[in-house]
Amino acid sequence: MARRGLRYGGVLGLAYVANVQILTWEGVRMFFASRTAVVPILVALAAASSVPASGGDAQVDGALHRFDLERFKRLGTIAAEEATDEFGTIFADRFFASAPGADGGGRLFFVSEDGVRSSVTAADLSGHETSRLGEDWGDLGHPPGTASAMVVGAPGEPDGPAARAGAAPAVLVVEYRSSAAGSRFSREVSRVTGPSGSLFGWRVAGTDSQFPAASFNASYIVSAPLENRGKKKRRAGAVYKFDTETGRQVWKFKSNRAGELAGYDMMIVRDTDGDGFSDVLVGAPGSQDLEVPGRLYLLSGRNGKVLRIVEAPEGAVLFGYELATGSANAALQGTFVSAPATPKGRKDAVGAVYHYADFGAEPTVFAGKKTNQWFGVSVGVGPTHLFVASFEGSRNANKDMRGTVRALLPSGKIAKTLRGKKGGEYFGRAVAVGAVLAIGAPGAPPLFVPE
Ligand SMILES: [Ca+2]
Repeated sequence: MARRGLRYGGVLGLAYVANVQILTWEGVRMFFASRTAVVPILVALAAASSVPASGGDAQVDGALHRFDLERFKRLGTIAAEEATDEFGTIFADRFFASAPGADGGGRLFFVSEDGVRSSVTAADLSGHETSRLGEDWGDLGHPPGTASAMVVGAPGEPDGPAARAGAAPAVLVVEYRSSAAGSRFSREVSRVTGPSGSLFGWRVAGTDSQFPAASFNASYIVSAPLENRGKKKRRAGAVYKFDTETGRQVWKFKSNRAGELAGYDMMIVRDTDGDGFSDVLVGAPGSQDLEVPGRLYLLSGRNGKVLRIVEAPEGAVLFGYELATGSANAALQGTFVSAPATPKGRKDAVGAVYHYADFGAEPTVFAGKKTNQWFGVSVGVGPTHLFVASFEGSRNANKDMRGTVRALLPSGKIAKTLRGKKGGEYFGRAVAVGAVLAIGAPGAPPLFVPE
């Protein structure tokens, strides 16, 4: 597929950590997940630095790299196959991968340690094409009477031929079945569509309607970070909640600030106001020149109303770019929020990841060391370490974008640095923590990055 313009990365991360106490929504999900044999997972979609103003397909084949969580020894690599542009968006453990750039339509994969087991496109499932299927996805568990299900975003592109041709961004609920022979996608259950050019489906996540009553996700949330609010408030962004079974819209949150890109990242969090519904954290990173500073919205999962706004700390650029939930480790509980960019022309600022044990308190800061490294393009939280990806090297030489993932102790000390081996690999665009540390290197930067 063709890519246009200067793009930086985008990321999402959710950590599901084994043996957690039931303190967080993820903990509860994990509890149900273990009971129903759904794979405990951590998902991430990540980011990048500058690319040429125009380009073709990924210049380096995508791959998934696996490391153990104690000494970070490399366990193996799963290489992309043909037509897997941007292969490398991952579930850890039993691997699920996507290649949203494949054929322009996108492709989903089941992957095991010895390679790709099966793959599917939206056209294979329902006969209907999509654009960039697999940009993000979320687990929906086991709805009654079916196999397993996931929600998958196919947001299309901000502009360009697909958007101009009227290809509507879509979100699909996809069924899959597992057996001793492995997992296979079986059918498309439903789909909803959003406004053209809005990147509806950029982020998706399953959510329990009523926390913690369900072992499957009766509803899901979708973001559209480029959705306009009227004619004047362009690219304010929006977040939706839909009923899984019927596709009915439950609520919609519309940002009121032009250019803040609300929903660039988004995740489900625990029930913060005690109404029985898990809530939603939304990143609105704004712009690199800080004309629109970043912020977070904590939304009610019940009705989408704003429960709290967390403004960017001073000096944070693109605050809310990447969100990650903490682990069971007492020193790593809470929420991690990245602000990876460096203001243009500033030599004294670096990217950072902010750790909020509580949004009422001041965050702890994990700062990058140098400017222009995009420290925090992807973030994962493990049982003992915080994993932070960055892209280093010349801003204009795509070949230098190999990528680095650092394992940090809660003190901020770097325990290990893992580096991509090939230029243009974008190692760390996806960072996932499950039973192992899984790092995606899709060979391409994200489709859209805030300017
Ligand atoms: Ca709530």
